[in-house]
This record gives sequence, C-alpha cells and structure tokens, in this order.
Amino acid sequence: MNAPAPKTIYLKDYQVPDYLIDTTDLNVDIHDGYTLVSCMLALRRNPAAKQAATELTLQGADLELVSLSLDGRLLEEGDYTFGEESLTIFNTPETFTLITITKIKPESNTSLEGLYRSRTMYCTQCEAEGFRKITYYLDRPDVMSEFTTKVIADKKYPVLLSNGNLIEQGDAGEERHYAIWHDPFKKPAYLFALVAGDLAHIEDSFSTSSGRAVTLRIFVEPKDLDKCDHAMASLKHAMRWDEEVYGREYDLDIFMIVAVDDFNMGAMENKGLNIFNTSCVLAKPETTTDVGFQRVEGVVAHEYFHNWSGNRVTCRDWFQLSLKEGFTVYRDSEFSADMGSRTVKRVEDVTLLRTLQFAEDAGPMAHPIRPESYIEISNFYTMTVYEKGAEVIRMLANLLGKENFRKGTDLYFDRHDGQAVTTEDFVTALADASGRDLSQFKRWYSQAGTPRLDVTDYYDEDAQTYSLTIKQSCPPTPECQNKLPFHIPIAMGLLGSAGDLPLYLQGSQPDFETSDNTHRVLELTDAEQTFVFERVQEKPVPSLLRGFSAPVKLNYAYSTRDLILLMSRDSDGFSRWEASQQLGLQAISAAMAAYQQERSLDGFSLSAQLVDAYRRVLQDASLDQAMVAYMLTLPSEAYISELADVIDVEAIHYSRQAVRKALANALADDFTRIYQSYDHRQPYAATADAIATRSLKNVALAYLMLIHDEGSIRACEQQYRHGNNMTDVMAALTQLVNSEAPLAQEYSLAALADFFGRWQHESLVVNQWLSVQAGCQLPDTLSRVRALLQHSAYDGKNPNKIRSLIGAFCNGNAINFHSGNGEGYAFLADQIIQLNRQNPQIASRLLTPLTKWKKYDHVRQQLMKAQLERIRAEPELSKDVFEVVSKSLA
Ligand code: B3K
Ligand code: ZN
Repeated sequence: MNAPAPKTIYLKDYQVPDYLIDTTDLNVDIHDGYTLVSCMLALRRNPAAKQAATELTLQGADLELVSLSLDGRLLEEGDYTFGEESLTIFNTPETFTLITITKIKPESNTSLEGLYRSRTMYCTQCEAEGFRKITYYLDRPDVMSEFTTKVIADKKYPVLLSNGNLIEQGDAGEERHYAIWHDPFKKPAYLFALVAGDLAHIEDSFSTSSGRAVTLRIFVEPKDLDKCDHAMASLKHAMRWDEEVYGREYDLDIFMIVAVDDFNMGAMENKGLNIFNTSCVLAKPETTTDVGFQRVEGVVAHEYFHNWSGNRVTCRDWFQLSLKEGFTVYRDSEFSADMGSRTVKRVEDVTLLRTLQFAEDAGPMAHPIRPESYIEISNFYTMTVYEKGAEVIRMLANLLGKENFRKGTDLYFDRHDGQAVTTEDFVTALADASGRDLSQFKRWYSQAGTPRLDVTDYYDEDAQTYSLTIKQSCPPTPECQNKLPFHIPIAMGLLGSAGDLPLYLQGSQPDFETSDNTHRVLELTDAEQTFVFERVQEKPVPSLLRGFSAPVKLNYAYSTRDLILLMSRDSDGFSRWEASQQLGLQAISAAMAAYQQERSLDGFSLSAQLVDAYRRVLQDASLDQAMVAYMLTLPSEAYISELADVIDVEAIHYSRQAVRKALANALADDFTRIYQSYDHRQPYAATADAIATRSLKNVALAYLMLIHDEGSIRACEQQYRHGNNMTDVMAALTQLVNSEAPLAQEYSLAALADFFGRWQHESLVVNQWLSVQAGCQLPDTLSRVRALLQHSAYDGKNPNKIRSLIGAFCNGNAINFHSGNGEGYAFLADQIIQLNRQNPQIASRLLTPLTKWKKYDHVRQQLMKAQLERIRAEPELSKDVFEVVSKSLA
C-alpha cells in the first residue's frame, strides 16, 4: 500500500499557539557518535488562544526520547503519546516546567538540518523547521523565547559557540569543557545556532553610532584564515550602512560568523552567530572570482541586515517568509548598489529575476510572494519569495519616496520590535507613516504570475499630443485563474531626436522643482489606461519601465531604429542596456527563423546599422565599462527560453552562437584594442572599477576566441597561465574548454590537468573546476560529468559539489542537458532518486529543470515527464521531492 500523501498546510488555517515558552535552557552534550540534549522549557498558556489548552503538542523528528518530566515528575506511558513528528503531553497545567532529554546522532545526519557534523566541526541549521531535529519544541516562528545554551564537548573542539553573549566557560571533567551562552533577545527556534569545532578566527571591532563597542569574529578552519578579510570589511560596511540608511544599530556585544563546508544554502542569520557556506565567506584574489567577491559582500550584508528585518521583527508563520526575505534582499541589493555601481547592480538583479523568477512564475510551482499553501516549506525559499519579494518592496520604496519609506520602516521596526508579524503589518506601517492608500498594491502579495503590459501609442501632430495606452493582464497560475488589476509604477520618459523631452502629462503638474521634468512615474491601476502628454513637438520614442520599475513583461513594438536611439541616448542607464538586449533578441530571432527553415547559419551577418550601434557603445568613453560589457553580452539562452512559447533548444543555442560570431567578426578590431590595452600585470583589486575593466576585457576575449585565430587562442592560454587572479584564470579556462578550435582543445586539456594539480587542496576552487567542465557546450559533456562523479575531487554528500557538477550541467548547459535522446533527463532523475533520502532539500532543488517540461517540444515533453513519473514512483519519497514532482505532473 502506498503511504498517504503528505499533508498540505494552509495560510487560512493559521491559529495562535496554545502555549508560549518564556525561557529555553538547553544543555547540549556532544560525544563521539551521539549527542545528549537536555532541554528545560518554562511554558505558559497563551492568553490569546481561543480555548485554555489542556494538552501540549511539541514537534520532534529523528529524536530518541530518553526522559520527560513535568514540574519535576517523571512522565510515564499514558502521560504522553507520539505522533508522526510530534509528542503530545496530556493534562498540562496553566504554567509548568518541562524537561526533555533526547539523544541525537549528528554524525549520521545527512540532511544538514538540525545538528550535524561537517568535516571536523559540529554545527546547526534550524530554519525553517530544523530545531525539531535537536529537541522536542514548539517549532514555529511565532513562539519566541529567551535562550540559554550550555555546550559541552571534548577539548579537541576548543571553540564552543551559541547565540548571544558568552556568560561562563570552564572544564567539564577529563579532557572536556563547556561554554554557556545567553541570548537576551527573545527569538524563535529557527534562529538558534550552535557550533563546536577546532576553528581559527580573525577579530575586529565596530563602534556603533551610539558608541557601543562590538567584537566581530569570523571563524574558519585554520587553513582558510587567509581568506576572511573581505568578509570582515563587508560586515563593517554593512553595519555602518544599516545605521545610516535605516537607523538600525547592532544590539549584542559580539557578532560572529562561522564558515562551514557542508551547507544546503548560502548562509543563515542566526542571532549573533551567522553560519555561512564557505562559498559565501571565503575570498582571496588567487582563489575567488569577482563574482565570488561580490557574492561574499552581498551575503554577509544580507545576513547582517536580518538582525533587524527577520530577527528583531520576525515572521508570524512561514507564509510570511517574504516579510523578512523580500525586504532583506531589497536591503542588500541597495547596499551593493551603494558600494559599487547602481545601474550595474540593477542589471544583474533584473537579469536574474527575468530568467529564473519569471520562469518560476510561469511554471507548475508558481506562487504569490505570500503563498497560500505548502506541503514542505523548504520548497518555498524561492526566487519568487526572495527576488520578486524584493521587487515588491522596491516598488513600495519608489512609490512612497525616500523620506516616507524611511518613516514607514522606522514605524514598522518600532511598532513590531520583538514580535512575529505578517506582510500585512509591514504594508500597514508603510501606509500609516506615509498616508498612502496601499490597498490595491497589496494584490502583489496574493496574486502569482508575471503581469504583462501591452503598450500602444498615438502621436497627434496637429494637437501636439502623444498618448500612451497601457493594458495590463496576468496569465492564470495554478491557484488563481482570474487576476484583479495590479497597482504598477511605470517609470518613463520620452525621447526626441535630441534626447529627453520635457513631460507635460495631462491632469498633473510638471516637475521642474526637484528635477528637469524629463522623467516620471505613471501609476497604472486599471486594466487599461491612457496617459496623454501635451506640447510634444515631434513623435517621440517612449522610454518605458526605466530602472525596471516593476516586475512585469513589457510589450511595445519598437523598431530597430527606436532601440538604437534608446541604446545610445536614453538618460537611464538601465534602459540603454535593455535596448541593447532587445536589439540582441531581434538579431537572434532572425537567426532562429533561418535555422528553423534549415538555412545555414555559417556566415550569418548583422546589419551595418546594428554593428555601428554596438561599435559606438564599445567606443563610448563616458560609459561605465561594466555597462559596456553587459550591453555587449547577448541575452542568455535561459532568458530567450523564458520568452519562447515552445523552447527550441537547438535553434536558440546555434542562433545565439551565430550572432555572437557575427559580432566577433564585425567588431574584431575593437575587441582586440580593448584586450590589448589591458595591463595584465596590475595588482588585483575588488573595486567596482577594476571589476568593470576586467569584465569588459574578458568579454572581448570571449568574442575573440570565436574567431579561432591562433593569436587569440595563444593569448587566452597565456592569460590562463599567467593570470594573477581567479577571475582572469577562470575566464581564460572557460574559453579554452568551450572552443572548438583544435589548438584551444589541446590547451584546454593541459590547462584542466594543470588547474586540478595546482588547486586540488582548495575545495572551493575545485568546485569551479567541476563547473567549468559541466558547463562545456561541446558534445559529450554528459560522459565527462559522469566520469567526474567518480573523481576523487567529487563528494556526493557535499551540496557545493553537487551544485557545481550536477547543478551546473542541468541548469547551465541546455544544449547538452536537453539532448534529444533524453539521457540528460535520466541522468538527473538518477541523481534525484539517490539524493531523495540523503538530503531532501538538495534533491528537491535539483528537480527544477524537469518541472519546466511543458515548455518543450512533444518528444522532450514525453521524455521529461517519464523521468518525473519514475521519480514519483519511488518508495519513501521525501515531502520535498513529493511536492515538486506531484505539482509538476498535476
Ligand atoms: N534565512 C536563510 C535561508 C534558510 C533556508 C532554509 N531552507 C538564509 C537567508 O535567506 O538569509
Ligand atoms: Zn535571507
């Protein structure tokens, strides 16, 4: 008989907890092979509960109960009962003390949730529901308690950490010791953390704006001590920024980060003790790319910012996840924009959103940023909750303006400090502080799907008016067929032949006081609205959705000439980039049409006006080099696929390649000039400027490598061999690995062997080596991936290795993963079946590319579906995998 389908949890069923836990006293006694957890809870009936409860149900999973006592009385059979993942105690009084002793086995915990062992250390991951794997508890975010934690372990683990401040430490018998930590701030169990290990640390200090001294420590394995400086600098920048921009100060005497090699995601914001994936904390130029440096800065800031947006004010239930995640992503994104280039950061965020989040919104797992239901909450740490959630906050910030948004967040933090609240509470605080009516805006929280804007225009030469008619619609999603209109801010301007035109919008005042009146935000609230501009002396080209002011798809029939004007003249940097992407798409579409008609793409060429326009970008000294690099980078295969109704894998791949080759040939001189003027001996710096110049130079190299001339291939090999930083080394290696030219192939084999020989002891560098091979676009990559699974460098239990090899192949290598015979799909299903029991979260994440099966041709659909069905038929499917597979097949 099949096991019953796992239960769905609904937002509408939310009820306050029956009991509250005032204090939690934990005693975690770590031994080789097992850990004893004694947990003393001071419980009290919740005055807000509808009825006075007389029993208490605690959550617990994979625990061995050793003993249970209530107010000093040992409980016996009959006093309590076990549920599937719970323990219910009968006849519970108004207030009482409960002591549970449980035994757990961190060494055999492969799910990496709860307390587990990673290499030589013990560490925890409790969000969302991992604390129940440590002890029986009211494991829900609206139960906030004051924690005191005693950690006891052998002295071979000299570092013993938990949340809050250290209040005592000492010996605990032969070769053992203890440390007691107390966290004065009430918190939900998901923010609990504990670490025991042989760790080294760097230390610094920070003086808060009110003059309090905070000790900052980053703990790592001793071999990694030379890779912590960037994270420390980022942390201090983030602490200062949060004071300046949000008025938020840090609140404990110490802030700690611990780097762990086996970690399911990037990092975790546990109160005062952030635990990080090594990939998001360690960085040095020789081992880490520019993207890696930026990721460390962003993630360190993100986790730090959670101290207010997430910890001091937390979520009432997991449906409110975007309350803390969307807001915190918005905060970290603005921080990164302030640290580097605002336009560049915007382009990067939008690129991510429009490929991965838009695809999620159009697939079987689509959900609003505040979902209505889930089977496994781990499946809802999604691009939608995080990235679209951040876009929703960005729209609010822009609608309110800087001052009112700050008033709103101040009110939110003051009003709800120490509470577990809802997204509704957040919007209410913003509305109250600004006086704005945000009731229609709230639909962004409850309606899934990417709205589409269809824009038409009309220029009346006689009346000198220009009308923009904007229609909004939103495709149906699994849980909602008919959407009500959204409140959509559309930032815009009008371009004439000499640049931006002044805007005289009918019915509203021109703004010459705070601006030059060439930019404004239209607020679309109806299904269709017309905006009329007066005193327009020539037919303008509309610049729409500047800065990507809303997470929507915009359709306006731009001509190539319009786009070239926008790309070269728009005052908004984002719009210039967007125009470059539209132009790229037009060229790729032309190539796709030829490919689909079985015409050869050899010698495919581009119009002279397009080539000239790109050349002007390359020669425009006023532009940020990073923007030039992005404008010269064609839309990715993933983005083109997202836009397609039916994804034609080969047509997309070969057409994009053909356009790239055409650009390479047409602009070879400019690319050569850029490449050769770069001084490879300059010392590495992770500044925005240095990153920008490097990225443009490496874009130039990538184009030059498509020409297959010996000079470029040799230059690439030289860059691999002599590059003084990992960005340049990886850029060169990637080009060698992906080039069809025989000489490059020869170099690539030598370089791959050399690279591994040089870096085999640096796990994070080996991950890059795995990824570059898994991402190889040439034939036969799957065999190489299979061989790498057996390589000593691979570890099938380590999420970073799994992502670097299997993830990189299945998500970043469409032409090979989607190979027509379906072997890529079968390969992925094999991996998921194997991971299902070992690490359900990772297994479920890996499923994503198969869930998109409906977007492919009939043959691929059948092949993908067959693999999903094969997974579904597996016995003992985890809730995580079950939910994604069953929704995909529904
Ligand atoms: N809050 C954590 C994510 C936890 C994921 C649990 N499956 C990291 C972050 O978003 O900051
Ligand atoms: Zn977060």
